[in-house]
Amino acid sequence: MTRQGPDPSIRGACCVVASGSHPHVLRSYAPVRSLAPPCTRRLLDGQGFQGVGSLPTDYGQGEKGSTLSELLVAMALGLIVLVGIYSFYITSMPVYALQDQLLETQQNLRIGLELVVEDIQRAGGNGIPAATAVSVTNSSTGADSFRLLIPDSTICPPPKPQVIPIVTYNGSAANMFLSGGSSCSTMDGKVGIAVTADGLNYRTIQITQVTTTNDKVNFSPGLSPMNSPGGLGADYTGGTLVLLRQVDYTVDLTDPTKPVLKRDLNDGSGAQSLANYIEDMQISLGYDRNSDGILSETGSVANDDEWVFNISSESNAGEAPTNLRAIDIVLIGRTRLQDLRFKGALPAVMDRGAGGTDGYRRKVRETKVQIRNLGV
Ligand SMILES: [Ca+2]
Ligand SMILES: [Ca+2]
Ligand SMILES: [Ca+2]
Repeated sequence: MTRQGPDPSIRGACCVVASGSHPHVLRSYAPVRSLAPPCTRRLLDGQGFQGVGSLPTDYGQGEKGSTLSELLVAMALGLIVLVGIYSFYITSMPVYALQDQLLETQQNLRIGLELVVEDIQRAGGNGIPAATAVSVTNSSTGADSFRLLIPDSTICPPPKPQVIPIVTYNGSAANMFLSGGSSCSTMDGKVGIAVTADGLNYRTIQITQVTTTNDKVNFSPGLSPMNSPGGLGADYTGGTLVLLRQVDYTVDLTDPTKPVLKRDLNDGSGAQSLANYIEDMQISLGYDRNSDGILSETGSVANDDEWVFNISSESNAGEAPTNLRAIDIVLIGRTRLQDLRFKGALPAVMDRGAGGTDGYRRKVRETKVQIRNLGV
């Protein structure tokens, strides 16, 4: 009598076997012992149910051989799956690492631009001369930098006047008297800009001593003086003093492996890192020369539009500061690490040419910001 192979359709069913005296009855068995209900033997003689006995022990021995084979097959399959997962992990690692770095680059650009835009929008106003509100140091070979003068109402908060009348200051003295009750002790050490009554002359100062009883302030020249075009002897009596923050933005390339966009508030704490892996900042200035409310933009040859520094060989020396309306700013961020399988380069932007080939991937973000406090 031959044993029939496992039939999945009866897995778990009770065993049915033939007795020795009834060879015409087929015998089958549960292929997996652990999944079958307790097996018994039904003895059939072709006429019906005769009795119930125990399963022969040789079925158990057969199942043991089958289980070992299945185990080996399962182990082999498991190994294949593990090798597959490992291979996928190994090949995916660089992709995920690159995506992380690109995401980091995007975030650095966003963080950098947000604060830059916020500061630019607050520059000027309160009688601060347009020529001093935004000062750009342009480069055609590296990163540009710029300085903003932002009125700071936190130094002597209202109801103290934010545009402080100057009672006496002859322009060459090292002290001035302000209008009664306008000074405050927290002015000490801060920066301000004094402007003549006609608005044509100005100078930055850094306050070194305040006497609030008679509103007298002593000072030294500002941290980077922007002084009177008419000379320091101009008469500032009847002019104004505005307390401000003098904010500098630069790209620090001191560590070539980690270029950083920095912001210096000139408060003695030094330049602070604002966004990492920003390797370039390019700026152009929009002057509405014809006062039509539009900043024309062509950028094919030098001086063919109302943007300065957007292409090479341009200067803003002849521009009227009062025409300045907007700043176009481009930041370029790069990945933290080089990808040796990748060939890239710092792209040409505005008046700066492209850089050499390297393995960094880069992101470029540009925005045009209107200077709210100028031209209004
Ligand atoms: Ca430039
Ligand atoms: Ca125009
Ligand atoms: Ca131009």
